[in-house]
Amino acid sequence: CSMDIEKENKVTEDVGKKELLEESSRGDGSIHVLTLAFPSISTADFQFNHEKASDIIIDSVSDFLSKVDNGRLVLVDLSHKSHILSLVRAKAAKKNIDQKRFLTHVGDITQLCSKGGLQCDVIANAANWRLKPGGGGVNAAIYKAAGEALETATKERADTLNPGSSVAIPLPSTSPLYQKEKVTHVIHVLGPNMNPQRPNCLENDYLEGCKVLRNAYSSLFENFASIIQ
Ligand code: AR6
Repeated sequence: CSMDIEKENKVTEDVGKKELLEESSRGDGSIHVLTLAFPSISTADFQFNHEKASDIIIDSVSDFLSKVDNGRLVLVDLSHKSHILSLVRAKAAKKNIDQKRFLTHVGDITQLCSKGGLQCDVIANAANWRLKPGGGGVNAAIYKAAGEALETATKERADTLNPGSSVAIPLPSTSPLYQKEKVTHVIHVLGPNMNPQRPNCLENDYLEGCKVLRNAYSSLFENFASIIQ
């Protein structure tokens, strides 16, 4: 699926040696930066405030970029009208975040390579505490696209997840998500829940909620860093 975005990354004479070391070379001379695609955790079904969530995304991304010198992060949402994407874009521009290492992308996280031309090696899932398929949103989409292989591999690693934590699952090569989209790992993340209809609702306690969301992103990015290092 090496389409436009990958072409941007062609090796040229001006690419510094350091940069070359950070990226894996491809047979056709283009380079690929190991990439994590992630949805905005907790901001749809879990009803977390978008202003607060976008601040936390920006802080967490900046922190990752300053600590880890390889890898690329992509925040994904389904619609061009996404409120969270526009908030994050504006704040990233204001903070001069490196546009080569942090992008926003509109598309389905389960079809980034085949439909979006964007190869993402690792994708994050906004999971539920039981790590179960279904329930709507990005969780249902990822489990559906990955097939039973993801359910089995998840069960081998963990039974449940605490809010603010994540677990990385190597995706078996039999999974359609591996074969069609070149996804090698799914990282399940559990964010804070502000929806009274869902388990462990924080009842508008944003002091706790923000702490949990920060922990969720740092756990996610630490897991991604361990995969690529
Ligand atoms: N591709 C990209 N982004 C998506 C997709 C997709 N296929 N589907 C949704 N989004 P949500 P939460 C965006 O509700 O708020 C589940 O039932 C969506 O627009 O999936 O953390 C779980 O089982 C939003 O920006 O996650 C949990 O119980 C973001 O993904 C609960 O929902 C997160 O929306 C988790 O709720």
